[in-house]
Amino acid sequence: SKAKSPATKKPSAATEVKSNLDVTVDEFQQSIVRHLHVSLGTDENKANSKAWWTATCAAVNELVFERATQTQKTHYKKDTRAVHYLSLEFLMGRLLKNNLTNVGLTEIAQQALDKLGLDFHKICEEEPDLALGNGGLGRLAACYVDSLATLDFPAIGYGIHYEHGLFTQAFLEGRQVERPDSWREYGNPWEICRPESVQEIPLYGYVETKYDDKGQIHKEWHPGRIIKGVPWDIPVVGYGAKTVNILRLWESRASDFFNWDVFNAGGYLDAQVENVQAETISKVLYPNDNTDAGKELRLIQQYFFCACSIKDIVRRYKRAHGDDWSKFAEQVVMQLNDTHPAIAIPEMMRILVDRAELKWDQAWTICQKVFAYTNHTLLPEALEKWSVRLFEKVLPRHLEIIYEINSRFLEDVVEVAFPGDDSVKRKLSIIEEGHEKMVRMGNLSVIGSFKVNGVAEIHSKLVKKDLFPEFNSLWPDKFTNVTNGVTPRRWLKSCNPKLSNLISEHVDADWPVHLNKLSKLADLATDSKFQKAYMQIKLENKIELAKVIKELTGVEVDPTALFDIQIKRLHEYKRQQLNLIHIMALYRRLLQNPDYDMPKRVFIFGAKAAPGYYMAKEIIYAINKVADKVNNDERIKDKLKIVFLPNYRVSLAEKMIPAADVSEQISLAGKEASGTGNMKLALNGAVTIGTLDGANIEIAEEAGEDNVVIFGLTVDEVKELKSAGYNPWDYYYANNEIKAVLDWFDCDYFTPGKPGELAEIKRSLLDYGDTYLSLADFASYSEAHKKIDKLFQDEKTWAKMAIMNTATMGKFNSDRSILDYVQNIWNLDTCDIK
Ligand code: F58
Repeated sequence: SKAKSPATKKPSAATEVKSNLDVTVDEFQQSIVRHLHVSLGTDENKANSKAWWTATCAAVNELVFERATQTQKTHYKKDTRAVHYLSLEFLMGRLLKNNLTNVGLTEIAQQALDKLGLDFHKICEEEPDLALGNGGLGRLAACYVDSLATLDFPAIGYGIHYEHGLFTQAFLEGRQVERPDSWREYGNPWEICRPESVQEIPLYGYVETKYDDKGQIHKEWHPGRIIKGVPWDIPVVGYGAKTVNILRLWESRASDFFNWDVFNAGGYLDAQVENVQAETISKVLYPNDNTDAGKELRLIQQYFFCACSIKDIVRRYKRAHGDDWSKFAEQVVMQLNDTHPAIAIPEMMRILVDRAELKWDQAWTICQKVFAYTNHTLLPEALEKWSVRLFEKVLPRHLEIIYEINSRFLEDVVEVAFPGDDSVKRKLSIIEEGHEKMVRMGNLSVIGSFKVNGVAEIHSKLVKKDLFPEFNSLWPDKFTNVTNGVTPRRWLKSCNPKLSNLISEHVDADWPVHLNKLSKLADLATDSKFQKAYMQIKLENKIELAKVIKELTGVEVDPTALFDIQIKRLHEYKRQQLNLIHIMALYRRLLQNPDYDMPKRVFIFGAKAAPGYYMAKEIIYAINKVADKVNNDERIKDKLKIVFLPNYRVSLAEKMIPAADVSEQISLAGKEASGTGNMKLALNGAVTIGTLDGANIEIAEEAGEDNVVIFGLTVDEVKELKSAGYNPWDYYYANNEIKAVLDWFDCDYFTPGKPGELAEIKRSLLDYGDTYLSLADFASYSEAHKKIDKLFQDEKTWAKMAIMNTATMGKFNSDRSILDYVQNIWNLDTCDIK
């Protein structure tokens, strides 16, 4: 085992949460060994690390599942109102360390494994990430279910049990290549199948119109296919382990019922083909980030998991209330995580009108009390639309229902508020007219929900002002803000144990739930002893990350250098290209003047590009090529290093974030709805260099302007510049450094023998119009970095800034976000679990 540096003390049991799960080291050790024998059918001599990991998870599960059952029983007995969080993505990451943190048994597990001659951290590394999400939106869902359980709220997360999560990323000569992710190839210990709750879901087919004796119309959908939804439950352990809620993920299978016909007709092979089609639905997560895939399979995924979830919710409700629908909206609230689950709205109407035979108005009243919608983006290319043609084919009855919702809305609401105004009607209609008619999922979500929220103050303002202004004037009370948050259990306590222990020496031990208590650290921000301890831990975290960097890229970096980190999906609006051209400018300054005054710097990237996003992949390639050249250029004497860590994911973020000095949050103002990496990095003491975008604004407010470095155009300035006619060439000709750096892309300086291989970057910044105004913000960004350099070289000032960031991030606890949702939207009561 590796030598331990001085501050590497084991976390003391005193810093762990007290749960009433009483287990001794010996008992836990016995449990692991028992599972090795009984659950895995192996023994201590044969077991490899993976087997030990599986056995350890099983030992945790034994404690946790009992709590899950207890929690569900209590919720049922007390007939509690619950939130149902509908999300196409849950980016859970690894669960072993997290669950141990939350049940307060990290120390016990560590010692138990120690006694078995095993290294706890090595065992934890065996765990594949549960990467059932793309980025911020999926990770937010994961933080929210953590907080809901921690705060003892009745809640259930509903999503898809993808066989393959987000692809694994590798670099082949600097280019991204994608490989399938298989998180459950040989089974995953955290999930448990619930065959007793299987659902059957209709698709395709046609709608028959029938008239009863009284001349009333009834619609009957004759589906062309039935798909089976098999639920898999993953326990969500609250901190302190009182409440263990459930994340229920649906897997698609061919329905036995449906296949009998085919079998009987002698079509064994045809039936197998149908199986494959049915199983395709939950096969793979769409890897797009902030773009609309627009594919039939994606629509089916959306409907499949919403329909399964609603059936599940209705089944549970009926168990308590029978056919009395009058209490449904008191018991059930469904949160739509973006528009992806918006099809739940017409599905709920279908259940109420076609199945339960409620009157339309009565059904609509219920619906409008049940749904709430969170918007996560303003980017036009991400706003979901489905062609009416596709809808008609896949969900014919839902299309009818949507038309009905729409015509009633246009007549009863829009015509009343804006009489005779066809242009408003055109804008607010769920159906977009044009050469191809489209269903606008955003409009459907707003019309069908009682609350609509954005995810940071500025974003929520723009949702009202720019995205849905007419809806806002119709229903001003519908629109609200809930600023995002992150769980401090995973994003500080568990990923940064050394800093957590230091904090616990100075702040009440319950800071992981009352994160505002970190504000006490502000008193210590200029205390030199505390500064030393704090910065020593930062250094040790950087030493650890340097090892990871060496392992993953072969590049050696100096842990005393400034670690500047940009980690997030690769997207032009997030402006990794701005970071790159600035790094190239630094490189050029160093070449021109070897004494150029700057601290040693390491620029660290982590980012996946959507496989079909050409320019994003070009940017990754360019960063890797520039890195190759710079890292091996002896002339600059290691003053500059660039590393792009492959396969950025939750578990890698947990290693990078504690080691960051500087956090890059440089999206064009108005484009990043909130950001959540910004919160995690600041919480761990990184100083933000950022634009006034998303939650950066609130982070700056909390931390104070001395403790962040803000640059760039504001939202209003962006609008002004764009409407005045932005011309990137003006900046190219006016700024020698910009010109020189961009011209570098034309030659073969970074791609020996292949001149112009990086020229697409230059073109995108000039010929294609620099959509995200990188050149306009370059000068200000460069000045901001000079400021960072100065501050970093003043150790005391820097330590103070880092500490102040940790001390002031209390607001961004996801518990606070959840309490906002509870108060302003969900109206839930906590429920004690005995
Ligand atoms: C992100 N959206 C926002 N979408 O970009 C980010 O600012 C915000 O902090 C975060 O949500 C949480 O609110 C996002 O991650 C997606 O990944 C979608 C996945 C499915 C296709 C469309 C984009």
